[in-house]
Amino acid sequence: VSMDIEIDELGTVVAGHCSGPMFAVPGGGPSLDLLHSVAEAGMDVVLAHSEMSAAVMAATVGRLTGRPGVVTTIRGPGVAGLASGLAFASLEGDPVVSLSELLTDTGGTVHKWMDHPGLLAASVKQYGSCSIGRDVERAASLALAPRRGPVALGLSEVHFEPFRPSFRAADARSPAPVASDAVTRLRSALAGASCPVLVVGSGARHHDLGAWLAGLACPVGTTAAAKGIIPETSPNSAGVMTGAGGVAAPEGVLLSRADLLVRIGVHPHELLGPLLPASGPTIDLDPQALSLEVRASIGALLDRVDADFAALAANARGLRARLIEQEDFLPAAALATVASRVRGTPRLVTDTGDFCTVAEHVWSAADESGFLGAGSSRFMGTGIAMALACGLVDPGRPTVLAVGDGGIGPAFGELTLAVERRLPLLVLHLSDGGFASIRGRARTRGLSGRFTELPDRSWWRAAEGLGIPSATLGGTSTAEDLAAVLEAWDPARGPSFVSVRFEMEAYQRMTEGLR
Ligand SMILES: Cc1ncc(C[n+]2csc(CCOP(=O)(O)OP(=O)(O)O)c2C)c(N)n1
Ligand SMILES: [Mg+2]
Repeated sequence: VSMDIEIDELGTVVAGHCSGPMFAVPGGGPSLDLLHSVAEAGMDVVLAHSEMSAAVMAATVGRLTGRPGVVTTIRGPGVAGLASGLAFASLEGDPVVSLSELLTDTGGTVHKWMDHPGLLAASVKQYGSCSIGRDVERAASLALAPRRGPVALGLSEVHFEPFRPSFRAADARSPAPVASDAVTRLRSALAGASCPVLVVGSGARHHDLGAWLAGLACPVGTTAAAKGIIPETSPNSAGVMTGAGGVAAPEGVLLSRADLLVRIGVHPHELLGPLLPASGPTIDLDPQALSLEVRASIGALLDRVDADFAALAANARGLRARLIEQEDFLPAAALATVASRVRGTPRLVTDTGDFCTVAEHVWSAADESGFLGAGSSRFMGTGIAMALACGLVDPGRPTVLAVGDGGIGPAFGELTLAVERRLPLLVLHLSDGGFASIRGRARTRGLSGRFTELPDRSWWRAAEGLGIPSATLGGTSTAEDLAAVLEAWDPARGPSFVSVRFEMEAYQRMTEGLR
């Protein structure tokens, strides 16, 4: 079938340049040969139920390991499904290499033919042909080049000119804009500022900045996508800032008094709205520019920061405590129970919804491996695939997935992987009976709740059917019941599922002042 594709060589190079496992929904052509060859080269292979989940898992592996994740599919509909997962990778800035089949039969069939560049134009950095190992090497290094993202390959005997989609500056694939004299400007701005705030973005991942950031005198926040890059236990950790935070959110408290905002590795796609100081400049820095020398000089200049202002960073911990101690049992209290009752050091993964806004402020991430979400794309329905990938990369670390009524459905079938691989995954289904984040908008716009309420779907029964020990909780004894479920869960023995039903109106109010 694939006489002129150097399949053995491809397997070796994929194993050498990408992080496993390889995720696949294979066909009968070169994608199948590739799986065999990759496995032969020692890389694990995971079959997914959908190309989108396969790509989201590969993207998450790429984010966690710092090397591209990898996925293989058939042509046409395979690439169409892949495109949505690569859109996730593109919006999140996660490195991925995909290898898809093309027409292998020159005998005239156009069965399943689709225009792959047309399907992929909005998501990938490049689409090119792949027949030898060198093609994979090039794709892997392009995926890692700033801004990280997906590169797609077609398994082809015939070499063709790569398709490089043109994209505008605002595109998620473009690197974050940084002025060439940013460090010089920063030095002079710092000399005149007494209330500076640093905000770290996803571009700072894998730069090992945590200890330096924690040692600075000024408040340091992160975007949601960069949560944990500064240890959130550090006294100067100022919480998560999204550009859409309300008066009670860390940015509402700090930026309203700041006279300088320094952003490190913040990509415009990470922000839900403008993130600006009350006065003074905003200076964007490239994490690559932070040599040890530059870090030392910035650190020395920051020693002049106003002490009362610096102390405002503690508001992040005050907010966490207030959310957890609310009278009603809500996702904040559930997450605090997770943090205290799950054995080991769990990583929290969140899907998208109001529970996620709360989780970003409540969860304390000791480092960048402590929290993972769709912080840039806010792509509902990607949580299950992200959490599964965390379990595959770190089988010794418990992963807890917080997911709502919206995100639980799209990739539910992928949970079979957690069962079959005995992944240390707890699915915490946080339900208010509908789309709280959309309901809030509907109400402010005077619309009824008609398209934001969902009937009870008993997902826990479906989980039970997949072989996952499951529980459903609600009502007054929920807090203790949840603690009991969490304590009974032994991550080493495989997944567990718990649905928690909250009172809708209290749930609806929990993000007041935060968004
Ligand atoms: C792919 C995608 N489709 C739609 C949306 C819009 N959206 C954002 S949150 C949400 C509903 C979330 O509901 P749920 O998961 O129950 O969380 P809740 O807001 O109730 O906490 C939707 C539909 C999205 N973010 N992503
Ligand atoms: Mg909901």
